[in-house]
Amino acid sequence: MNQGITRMINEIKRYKIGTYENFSDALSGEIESLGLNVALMGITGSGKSALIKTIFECLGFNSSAVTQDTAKEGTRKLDSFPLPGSQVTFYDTAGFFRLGKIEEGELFRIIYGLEKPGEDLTRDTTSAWKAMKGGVAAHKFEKPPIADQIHAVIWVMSAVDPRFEQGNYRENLAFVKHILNRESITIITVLTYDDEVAKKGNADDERKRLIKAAMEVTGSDKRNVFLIANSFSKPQDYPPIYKERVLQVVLKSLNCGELSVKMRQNKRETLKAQAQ
Ligand SMILES: Nc1nc2c(ncn2[C@@H]2O[C@H](COP(=O)(O)OP(=O)(O)OP(=O)(O)O)[C@@H](O)[C@H]2O)c(=O)[nH]1
Ligand SMILES: [Mg+2]
Repeated sequence: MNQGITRMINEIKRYKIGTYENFSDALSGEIESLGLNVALMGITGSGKSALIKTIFECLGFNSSAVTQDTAKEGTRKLDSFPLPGSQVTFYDTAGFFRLGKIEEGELFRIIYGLEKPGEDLTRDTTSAWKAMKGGVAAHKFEKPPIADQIHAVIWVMSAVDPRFEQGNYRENLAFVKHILNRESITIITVLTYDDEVAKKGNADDERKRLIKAAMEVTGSDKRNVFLIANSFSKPQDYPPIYKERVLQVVLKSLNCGELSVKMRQNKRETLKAQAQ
């Protein structure tokens, strides 16, 4: 196996919080109780659940452990998938993000860890959400500890679904970007279905165009956009180029997640100091 791939697999499988950042504003005991929480988001059918399965497979885990009973009908719950031996958990979200409509309360509940894995995603608004809409500053209401919140977001879009380039998708994403930006969460963008793009005569031009369009929609930097095909055949048949990208996506989310934790802790301590 390619050395770079082996190195990335080891780095992810042995991941411990604090590998990339020094948490100088952490409360005593806070880091010890922390694991990194990475959520996969995007519209129904974009390939979020398939990507979690692909990630586990790329790391050499048996992916049947991450196949849901509800796979055929799409994800209905918020499901959590801790990576064995590593301090990272992936959260598979239901398609709360629909074209032309976003379940704002749901997004908020997921990001702040108010939605617990295994529960059907509820669509009612919480008091915290109401307070925020009513203009109460986010730091003034009780949010769960930073440890329970989402720290990194992988935004998944199908490269063959032209809807992501349309206006209302962009408008909805602008709201998502606003919420994530406030918590210093960088969006990592994954375009799935490259196997379908590859079948097109002008595949390379189309790939360039898609990456550019994706950057415009999610606001991701070019180095945070990844074009992949999910894995559906035998793990050993999965092309190394996709494997490398999937592992890069995971490493990026660990890096970006730690940075988000650090910045939120810094913001919290700054606000505390100001209040004194
Ligand atoms: N050809 C191809 N099919 C894919 C790819 N990724 C996902 N699919 C298929 O697309 C369908 C939807 O994939 P899911 O992973 O269930 O989508 P999801 O984003 O989890 O959808 P919800 O749970 O409904 O939000 C499934 O039939 C997958 O097999 C890909 O990269 N290439
Ligand atoms: Mg799903």
